[in-house]
Amino acid sequence: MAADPLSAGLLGGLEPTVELAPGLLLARSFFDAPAQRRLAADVAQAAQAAPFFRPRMPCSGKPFSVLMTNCGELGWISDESGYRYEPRHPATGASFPPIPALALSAWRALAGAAPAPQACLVNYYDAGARMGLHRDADEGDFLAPVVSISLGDDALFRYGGANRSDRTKSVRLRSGDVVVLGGPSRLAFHGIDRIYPATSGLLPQGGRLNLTLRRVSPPP
Ligand code: MD6
Ligand code: FE
Repeated sequence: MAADPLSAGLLGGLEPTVELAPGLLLARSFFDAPAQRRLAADVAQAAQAAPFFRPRMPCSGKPFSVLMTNCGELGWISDESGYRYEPRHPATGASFPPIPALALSAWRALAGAAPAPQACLVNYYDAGARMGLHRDADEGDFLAPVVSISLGDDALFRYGGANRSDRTKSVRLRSGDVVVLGGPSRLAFHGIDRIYPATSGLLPQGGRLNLTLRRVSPPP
């Protein structure tokens, strides 16, 4: 059993975590450069078993601009039939690879007493990709937070309140940052307005990876 990455000193964590809104935390540079490289390599390995696919909007079937894959016991899927969690990859039919240990260490450090995450959605953004304002509301348990890891190019993250029409603010996320949506912000609207191309050398192909860890069902 490898040493816990937290105690092994792989994580940055030198900058204090800031609360952008009640329950919305930003842990700047949570992962230092070596940890980012290791996590990016873990994602590349996971994507060999569970290839990136292009999700589609419910009903309309309009393709997303991001590519997705998943790790963990459940994966988040979107297609004409709707948003849902499934235990198998939509193209290969295989179960998803395990959640990378470094991603789990961010959950342990930032998710408080929440039970273990069951899903790790991986989004890949190329230079033109974005993510519209949405809430993470397909889970059966909103007590646990959502923990979200940024790798690669910078991104403009927009966040608001519980209603789509609430006033929003924006913050630029960088590689190694971790965002937590919990407590009163667990169901806050949020999205990615744009990527800043070639702002990071982490990913050989450029672009940005986002890993969101979630508890899907209430603890037993
Ligand atoms: C992204 N993030 O950063 C998209 N969801 O690419 C999310 O959709 C997200 O950052 C829930 C909690 C935190 C997030
Ligand atoms: Fe989200």
